[in-house]
Amino acid sequence: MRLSTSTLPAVLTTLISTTSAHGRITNITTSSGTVYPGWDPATPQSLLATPLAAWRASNLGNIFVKPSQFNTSDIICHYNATPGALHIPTTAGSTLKVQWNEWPVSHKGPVLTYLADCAGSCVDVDKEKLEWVKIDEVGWLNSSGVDVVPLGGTWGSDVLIANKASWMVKIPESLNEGNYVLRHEIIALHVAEQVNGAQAYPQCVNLKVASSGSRDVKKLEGGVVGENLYGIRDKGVLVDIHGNVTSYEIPGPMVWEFATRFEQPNE
Ligand SMILES: [Cu+2]
Repeated sequence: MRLSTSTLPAVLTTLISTTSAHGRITNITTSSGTVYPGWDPATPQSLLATPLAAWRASNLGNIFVKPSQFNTSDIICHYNATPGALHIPTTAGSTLKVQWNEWPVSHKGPVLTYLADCAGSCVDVDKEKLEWVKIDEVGWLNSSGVDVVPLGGTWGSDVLIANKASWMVKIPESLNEGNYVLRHEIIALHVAEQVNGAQAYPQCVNLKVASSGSRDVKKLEGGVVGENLYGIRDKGVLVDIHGNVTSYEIPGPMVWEFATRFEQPNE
């Protein structure tokens, strides 16, 4: 069917509201090539005893956390999350490849990565006490493609899609050795012009970080607890991205001053 520009917005709205595909992390690959599975909410009962570094959650259907839940413990590592039983061994300064199952192009928004220090093992950590420090963020990049369905320009989510739904996470070079929870998240903004319309997809995994040997070791400090990360009316949460976007304020705290920016392929 040939579409005139005047019928396009109506068609677009239909497309967006019927796009129910959401996302989750399927696996994490270390720089040495070891692959660790993510949490699959559809895991059959018989396999639930398999220990994972990834946190479990009640996210069947790869659903999202709504802004009305942003000030509850469900924003931390998704609904009813419980810590992973293992830690992925890695080294400060190295990269991890985080693979999502898929990401719909309509679900434009920022990609954010945090670390929280477990001050010991992460296996039995109290998630409400974890203090999150942002180590990476990519929000709105440019307005290219604004006339193309779906509207809104180029976002972190588009970079992720261009990399086959994957993201490279760099562990800060100067990070103190220890156990950390990695919190990787996409916030979809396709209906964020409505109050409670943004969609957060947080995913957590435990890391055991060895020292890089750097002399200038930094303790991860200045984090915020999960319940204080975002507010329902934050500028980057309640925001209309359908139109001529010229700037975007990424929600959450500032990126850690000792984080080392890793430019994604295709960024
Ligand atoms: Cu969706």
